[in-house]
Amino acid sequence: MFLKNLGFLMAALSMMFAVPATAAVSITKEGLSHGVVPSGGVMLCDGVGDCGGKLSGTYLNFGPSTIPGVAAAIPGNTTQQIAVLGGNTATLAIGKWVSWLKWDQGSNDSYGFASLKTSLGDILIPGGLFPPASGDQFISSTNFGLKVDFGKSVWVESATWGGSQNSNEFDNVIAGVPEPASWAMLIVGFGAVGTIARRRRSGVSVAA
Ligand SMILES: [Ca+2]
Ligand SMILES: [Ca+2]
Repeated sequence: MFLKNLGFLMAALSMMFAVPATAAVSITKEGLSHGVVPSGGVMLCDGVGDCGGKLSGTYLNFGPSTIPGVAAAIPGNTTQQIAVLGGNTATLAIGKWVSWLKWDQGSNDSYGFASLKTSLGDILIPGGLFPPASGDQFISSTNFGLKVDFGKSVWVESATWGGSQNSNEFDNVIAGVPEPASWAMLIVGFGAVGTIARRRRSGVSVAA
């Protein structure tokens, strides 16, 4: 009986969490945040050092000045930033349920990329997704806020930046974390599953 109910509970939970890989994830351009954290957001990496031990791989802390040919400062950014040089990658450990993730992207190139490890699977974001992807250091069409909106809470294990040539610059990685109301809904959901399981159980015993 216990195992039967457990199986039902697991099935119910998997229905709550299983989402097709094609679920609506929107990846859009917005303005640079310059580190201003919106309501419901938490700063994950402000470009300083190794972002509190979370950023691994091969990268360069630089800024606010541009290093010609190596690392282009994001326009208007007066702080330390990250540049990932050609052939290297930098990975930010996240390990959180998040509803959206965004960062300030500098000099976007067609040969640069970001990739996310999530409970929806790996999500690759090629620089070419956002034309002109020309690597221009100054214009807003290549220096922007890149937002990944999952449309729901998703487990994000890590984010990686890289590119085959110099350089992929980023700063101000911010995550939208589920608000207390969302957690309350989740708990209510668990409660409903428990109630259904109990009703099933009592129905079975009456029938027996
Ligand atoms: Ca910074
Ligand atoms: Ca670039």
